[in-house]
Amino acid sequence: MTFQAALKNTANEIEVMLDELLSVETSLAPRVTEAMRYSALAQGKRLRPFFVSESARILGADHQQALRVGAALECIHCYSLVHDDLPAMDDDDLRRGKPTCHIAYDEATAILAGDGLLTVAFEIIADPATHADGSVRAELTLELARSAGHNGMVGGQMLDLAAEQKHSHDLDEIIAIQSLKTGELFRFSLEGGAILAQAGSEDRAAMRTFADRVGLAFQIADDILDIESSPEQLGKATQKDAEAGKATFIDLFGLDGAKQKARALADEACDLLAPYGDKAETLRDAARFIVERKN
Ligand code: GRG
Repeated sequence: MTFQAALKNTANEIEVMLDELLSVETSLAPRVTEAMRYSALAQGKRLRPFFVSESARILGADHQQALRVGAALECIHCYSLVHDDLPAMDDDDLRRGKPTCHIAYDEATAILAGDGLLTVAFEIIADPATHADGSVRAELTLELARSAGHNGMVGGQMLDLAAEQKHSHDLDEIIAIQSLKTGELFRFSLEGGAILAQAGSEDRAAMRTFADRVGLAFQIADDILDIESSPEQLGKATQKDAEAGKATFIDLFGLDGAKQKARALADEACDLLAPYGDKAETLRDAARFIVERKN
C-alpha cells in the first residue's frame, strides 16, 4: 500500500471510531457533543493517529487498540485547535476549510467543546477496551497527560503567546517552544504505540528521537506553509505568524534555509529507523511527507 493510501485508510478508520465515540444519540447535552463532532470530524490529515498506528504495527501491538489511542490523541489535537482559534488566542474564523467552532456555535460552546474533547481523550484511554492490562492503560494516561499538559503542549502555547511580546527570538528559544507546543503530541503518538506494544526502553527511545526530529520538521514546514500557501489550500488563515509577531524558523533560517533544515531533519529521522528495516518504510514516507506536504 502506498503511503497516501495508508494515511487515508487510517483517517477513515479514525473517523468511524470518533463517530461512534462522540455519539449525539447517547449525549445528555447534545449541543456540546455536536460542537465536538463538528471540530473532530472535520477534514484533518489524522497524522498523529497514523503515527500511533505505525509505531504499534512495527513493534507488534494490536491495531484496534492503536486506533483507540490514536482517536484519543486526535481528540486532544482537535481541542487544541478549537481553543487556539478562540478570540482570546489566535482569533481565527477558518479551520479545516470550515468556520471555526466559536463562529459556527458560540464562544462558550467552543470552550466547552474543547474541554469535552480533552476529557473524552482520557475516557477513551482509560477504558479497558484500550488494553486489558491496567498498568499499560495507566502508563498511556500518564504520558498523554504529560505531553498535553502544562509541561507539554499547554506550556508551549503559553511560551509562544509570551514570545509574541518580544522583538527577536533565538534558535534555542524557538526550538524549546515548538518542541512543547507541537512536538509533545508527536512524541506521544510514536511512544504511545511503543507503550501499547509493551516495548523495551531502546524501542521507546528510538520512537521518541524519531518523533523529536519529525516534530521539528513538521513545525518548520508549518511556518513555510504559513508564508507560501493560501487559505484555500490550507483551510485556515495564512500569513498570521509575522502579523502576530510569532517566533518562527523562517526569521532565523530564511525561507530556503528553513526548507533545507526541514529536509535534513526528515532525513535524520529516516536514518534513525534503520534498526526496523523495511517494516519502517511507511514511517519513513511519513517523515518525507511532513516536509513536502501542501496543507
Ligand atoms: C490552546 C492548549 C492550546 C494549545 C494550542 C497546537 C496548538 C497549541 C495550537 C494549534 C495552532 C497551530 C496551527 C499550531 C501549528 C502546528 C499545528 C498543530 C498545525 C495543525 O496540525 P495539522 O497540520 O492539522 O496536523 P490537521 O487539521 O491536518 O489535523
